[in-house]
Amino acid sequence: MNTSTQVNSTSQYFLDLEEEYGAHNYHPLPVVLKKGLGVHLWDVENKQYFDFLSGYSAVNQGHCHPQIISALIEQAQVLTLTSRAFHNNLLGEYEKYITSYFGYDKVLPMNTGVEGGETAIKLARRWGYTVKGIEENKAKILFAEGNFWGRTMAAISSSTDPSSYKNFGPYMPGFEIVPYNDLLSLEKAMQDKNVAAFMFEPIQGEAGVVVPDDGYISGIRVLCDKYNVLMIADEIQTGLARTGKMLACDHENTRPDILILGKALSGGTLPISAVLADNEIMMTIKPGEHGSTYGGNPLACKVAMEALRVLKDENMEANAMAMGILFRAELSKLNSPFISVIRGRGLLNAIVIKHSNKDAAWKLCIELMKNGLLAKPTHGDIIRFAPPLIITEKQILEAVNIIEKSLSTLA
Ligand code: IF1
Repeated sequence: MNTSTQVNSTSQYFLDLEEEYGAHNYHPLPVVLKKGLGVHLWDVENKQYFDFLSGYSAVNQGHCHPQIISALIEQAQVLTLTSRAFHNNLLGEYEKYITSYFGYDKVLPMNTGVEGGETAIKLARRWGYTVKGIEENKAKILFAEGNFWGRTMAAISSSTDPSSYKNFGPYMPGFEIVPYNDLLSLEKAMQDKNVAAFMFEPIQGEAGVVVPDDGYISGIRVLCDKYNVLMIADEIQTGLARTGKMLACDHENTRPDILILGKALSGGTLPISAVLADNEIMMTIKPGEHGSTYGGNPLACKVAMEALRVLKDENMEANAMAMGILFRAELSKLNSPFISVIRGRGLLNAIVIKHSNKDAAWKLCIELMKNGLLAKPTHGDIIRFAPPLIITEKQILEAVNIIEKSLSTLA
């Protein structure tokens, strides 16, 4: 892909350092950021941008939200880590807060999203053996085609994307793939008595913001009840008000058996993830059978409570819903010949680019960057647009103007 773009000498200095000393496991846009506040980012030349990626939906509350930062600073000066070898005065408070916030008996605190996924799978397998009565080492977990839940060996073992799994084998056994948004295929797979769980994203993020048909999420619930299979919702990207509801499953009033949260659970300050479930599932793991050095650390507990609080206090789900509707409506009004699809829910949206040049989506993102908006393609021709949930109507309209201006360069 020809992605050479002229950058200022200051930026080039930083790009060269990363080129020389960092692993080349990403292909970022040629922009070097130094400051973020609210919906804006600034690069090392003080150019201002709209952030339309939000740290892959980790910055739902806006960059450096003042209340979240204050909680971070205050706790960082008192106690940051005790390990779980001892108790501390924040873990229980946080556990009570987040379990009542989402309506589950218990939470298992972890750090990254993928650790949340691994934890959910361990819980599902353990429940499968000790509660459902699946024969030892025979438990199966179902995943949807196009899923993405991280980069660990288990996560890539469930992937259908070669760029995630190729040349990293051998893979984790006991994982099976079913088509996404297909209840018939899902039901067929669930008839296998060894199936312990179905893990899915309510909207597939990495796959390109793939929104399933109405009734899919509630349909999964019906099938999981019918076949005694755990419903595991990976809401790491779709949760925390991103899609216009606190959880994407709320669009269909559906309660998963295991709920996985991450990303914006810290407001983009540090890795915090959480797995929520009721006692029948959560109590299958006994002391010493799972954990992590930083899981549930007091700093994370304090920050996560504040990150959750501001979501509600500032009614971010309602703003995400309204601004998402406005954004998609304004995009479709452009009637651009270069946009074949506009899709999404709340402020998790994407466009599919239609153009003879296979690099068109990348080139458009370079133009957007030059015009003051940061977004990045996923899977070649799809561009995800996911600004912080505090974005205003005026800012949405400004952003659409930038998109319109940038699209004209594809002609
Ligand atoms: C990368 C994608 C987004 C996730 C869902 C679990 C995780 C993720 C639904 C794991 C992480 C991140 C990972 C990051 C880019 C980004 C991403 F493009 F890779 F897929 F957002 F769409 N479940 N997604 O989206 O959480 O361990 O990263 O905290 O790896 O390039 P994590």
